[in-house]
Amino acid sequence: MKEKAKSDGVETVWDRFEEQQPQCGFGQLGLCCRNCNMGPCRIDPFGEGPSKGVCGATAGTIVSRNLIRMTAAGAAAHSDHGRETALVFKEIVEGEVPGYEIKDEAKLNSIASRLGVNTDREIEEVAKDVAEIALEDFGKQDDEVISFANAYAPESLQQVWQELDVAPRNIDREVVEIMHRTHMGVDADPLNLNLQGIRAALGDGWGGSLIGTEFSDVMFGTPEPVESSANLGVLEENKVNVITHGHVPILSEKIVEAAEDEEMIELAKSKGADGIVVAGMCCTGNEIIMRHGIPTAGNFLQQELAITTGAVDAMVVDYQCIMPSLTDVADCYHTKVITTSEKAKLPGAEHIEFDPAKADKIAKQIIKTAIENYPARKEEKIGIPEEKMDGVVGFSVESIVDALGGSLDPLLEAIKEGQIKGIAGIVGCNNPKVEHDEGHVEVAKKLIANDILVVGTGCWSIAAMKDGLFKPEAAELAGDGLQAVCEQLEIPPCLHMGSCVDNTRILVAVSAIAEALGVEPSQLPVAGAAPEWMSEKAVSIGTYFVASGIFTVLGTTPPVLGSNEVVKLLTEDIEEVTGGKFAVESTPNEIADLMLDHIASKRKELLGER
Ligand code: XCC
Ligand code: SF4
Repeated sequence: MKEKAKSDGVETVWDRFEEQQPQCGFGQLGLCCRNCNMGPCRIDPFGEGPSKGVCGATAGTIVSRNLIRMTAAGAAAHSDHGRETALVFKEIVEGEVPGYEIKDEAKLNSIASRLGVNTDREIEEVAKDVAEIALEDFGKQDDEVISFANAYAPESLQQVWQELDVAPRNIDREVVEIMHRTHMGVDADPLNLNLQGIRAALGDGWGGSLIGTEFSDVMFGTPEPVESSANLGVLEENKVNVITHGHVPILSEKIVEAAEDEEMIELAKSKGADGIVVAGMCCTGNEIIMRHGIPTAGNFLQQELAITTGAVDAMVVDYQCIMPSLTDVADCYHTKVITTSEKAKLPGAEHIEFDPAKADKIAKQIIKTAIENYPARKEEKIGIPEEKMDGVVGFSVESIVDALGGSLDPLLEAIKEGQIKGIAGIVGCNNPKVEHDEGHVEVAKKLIANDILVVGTGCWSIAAMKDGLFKPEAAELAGDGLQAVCEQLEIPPCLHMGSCVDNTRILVAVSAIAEALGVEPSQLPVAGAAPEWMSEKAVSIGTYFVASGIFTVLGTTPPVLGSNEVVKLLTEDIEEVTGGKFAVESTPNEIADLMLDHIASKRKELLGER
């Protein structure tokens, strides 16, 4: 597809990445500060030029401020998505959004019980209280930990957070406080700054993102194993192709429904098409593949290439990870790029603003726009690659427990017996700094070969699926122990747990395992990796995992190397307090080795030599 892009005269992310070389060294090290207009200031990493900014800020201060501003943006993105979900949920109860319903009452009741809400009532009453508690977590002004973190995080973790004074008090407030502290002349202490970064990240993982996942399950159903397929080959030449790209299922769910509407299918046929294909992309794709088996066209680095097929009649986007270049690419073809959120508009795109109160009507309008664009295709530019891969997705914590026969015990047994040596979470983006998907796939393969059960989310899962790792037969690539477990349970060795907000499913799973064994999460033979991460959301995710006791390996270097103090804090010192820490390795082999070493040493401590 890169070749096709070139011959069609389309510029892609890889071309622009080349043009950016060499990238700014100060930026890479985190040593540039633009936080006030006495600057911009930069610190000389070689110790020959300035060692302080105009205000006197040191490398440690500047690197820390920059890093936690990334965390703030990431936590804000996830949590704003969580808020939108909670608001629509509240409107269901108030009868303002007829297109949505409480689909999974069992899930709602389980959330309610965790929160201490009385479930012995009409479901609407329960829902009302749960919605209120969630929204309060975004706005309460006391200093107590937010209710969701309190309800979901293991007691031992919460104690650590209390001792460090990093328990999140209010999802929004922690983000605002980062912006305050990093303003010129406020917090200059690297440790203190990073602690606030941790607090905001915890407010994301155990707050905003968690609310996003839980309420999406209630409204759209908790995922269960379902077969589907992924890669650009899911697009069909003779059908109207609609790609839904972005993150919030509130819209993509409705797009899926509208495309199944008889009236829409008839309209498509009247334009000469055989039907309508909806395919996902990035995390909103993960949401609909997990719940409905809607195929996924690709992950982050494939968004431009999808349009390059010449067969995408509309690319519908909500927010996050949408490249502004999409409209430029679309200009070379007939594709309509349709923005839907007031928060995310693109010059050159058509804007059809989504409103949950008129969800069905707007979703149909979007599908209709795609259908009407079908006859505008440029025949000579159509070229859909054949590649697509099948697999099984839909592994929520609930469905994993089901697959295990109703409790976690068989999994715990397999870990104790050594059939499964440990569990690894692989998450995150694509990044043109890494060969597309190579980090994701190679790390996963090496881990399963060593009897590590792999779970993951985000663009990792799309990479894994395209490579066949979600096929039950992929168990053949696993070590003997893991292979036997997979065959017995009829599951693949790599499990798709959802979108990026769904990393909270991994937090919940790890917590449940730790609690079942009576240990802290940091004592488990568990490790995480983000081999190709790029987004600020990934910084927040990595931080909340580390603050929850998980060893996390990054495959691209975050902009922190300008301060030894900050590097030491994140890769060494933090382990003494949270039990988790960061590491950075560039090759998949080394990433996997670090994870394997960590898991082996945790096994030894927890279970003795096995
Ligand atoms: Fe975006 Fe979630 Fe990253 Fe993929 S993995 S590039 S954030 S879509 Ni979250
Ligand atoms: Fe320079 Fe300090 Fe202003 Fe940053 S805050 S731009 S280091 S003077």
